[in-house]
Amino acid sequence: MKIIKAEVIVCAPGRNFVTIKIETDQGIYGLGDATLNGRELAVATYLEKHLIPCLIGRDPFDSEDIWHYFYRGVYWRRGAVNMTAIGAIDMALWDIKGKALDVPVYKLLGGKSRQKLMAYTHAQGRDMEETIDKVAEKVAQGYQAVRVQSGVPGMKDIYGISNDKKSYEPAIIGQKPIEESWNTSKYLNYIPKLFSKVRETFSDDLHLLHDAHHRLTPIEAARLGKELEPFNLFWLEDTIPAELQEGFKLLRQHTSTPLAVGEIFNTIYDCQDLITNQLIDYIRMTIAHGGGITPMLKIASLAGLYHIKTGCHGPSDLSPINLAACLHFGTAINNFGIQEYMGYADLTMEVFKFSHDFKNGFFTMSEAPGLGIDMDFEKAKKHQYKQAYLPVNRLEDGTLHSW
Ligand code: KDG
Ligand code: MG
Repeated sequence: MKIIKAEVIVCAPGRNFVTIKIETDQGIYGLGDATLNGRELAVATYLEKHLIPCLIGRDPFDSEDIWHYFYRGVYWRRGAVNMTAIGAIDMALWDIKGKALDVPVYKLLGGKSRQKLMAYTHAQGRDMEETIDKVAEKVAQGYQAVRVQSGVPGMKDIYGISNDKKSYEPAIIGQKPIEESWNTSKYLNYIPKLFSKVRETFSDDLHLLHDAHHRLTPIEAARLGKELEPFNLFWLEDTIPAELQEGFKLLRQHTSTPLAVGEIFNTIYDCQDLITNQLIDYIRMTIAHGGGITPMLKIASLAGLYHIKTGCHGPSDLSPINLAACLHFGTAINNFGIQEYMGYADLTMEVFKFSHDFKNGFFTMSEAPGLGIDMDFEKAKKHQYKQAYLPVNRLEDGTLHSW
């Protein structure tokens, strides 16, 4: 089998997405998600100008060699743009292999390690009352795990909350990023009170998660982790900037709240020390940004040695193709932890045809060959890309801070 053509599809059904479609001489094509929120065209151009020409003529079954060709072979390594492009190609190759052999991808990765996959969703409100209502809505929908984010008294903007009643979408259409503002002490004073109320309102069995979005110093994160201990979180995510790996040593000594990190990592080298020193409990890398299924299997194996589980990033700013790839990966590995699932806009689901079933907070896999995902290419064309950026974040005195 040979790759004869590959194209990049940039479209915006509900929001911007980048997809690679790789075609073979046997009429089979594979799809891969190459979306990097706010930097979409960099990945699309890298794929079109530099990677696709080298793919033509290759056998899609040689996915391991193709992966190393694009990772080691180019000399320049790592980085979100590079790894997202490689990840999209790798996903599409596994999709082709599954379709060619007429099996779902998980069967090629080790088969079924579980019958269903637990997902967590997001509940967010502008204040405590609205947040509790939103958690109740998600519980009523059957979710057993909910990420809780809330507006903080005295703060205008906060990560994860939209100021109108619409669902949260951080990337704003425009020629440059909007600016948000942040006050760590107001946030730290409020979050334990919020979780006290949430735990008091809902059963002890409900899994609660929270994302600090890289905004704290290690000692601030230590305080938060410690104060949240009575409320028994499933995980506390991205407390300190993810690249500040030494900081996890300090944080870990102070709290038994489980820690999750990794949505902005893109290679095994980003999480190797955190895993081997047992400084985290969940690795949040996702298939698209982590360079594909091929390296993610290796990361899961390393994490498994230390009983660290996966919790793949699955925001609505990655396409359903990435979600499908995460589900195949999560089905096959032993140390699956949980899958993030925010849901998608209706328009997104009109373009991406998703075959896996979702009910009561759990995914079950379809037996469709490959990744079990397809696209309506004609509909996709109707929704044109619009430049959009993630916000930047400043402290109230104007200092640039992590968003
Ligand atoms: O594009 C950025 C989002 O994917 C990110 O803000 C979402 O932190 C996130 C999460 O945990 O889903
Ligand atoms: Mg996050």
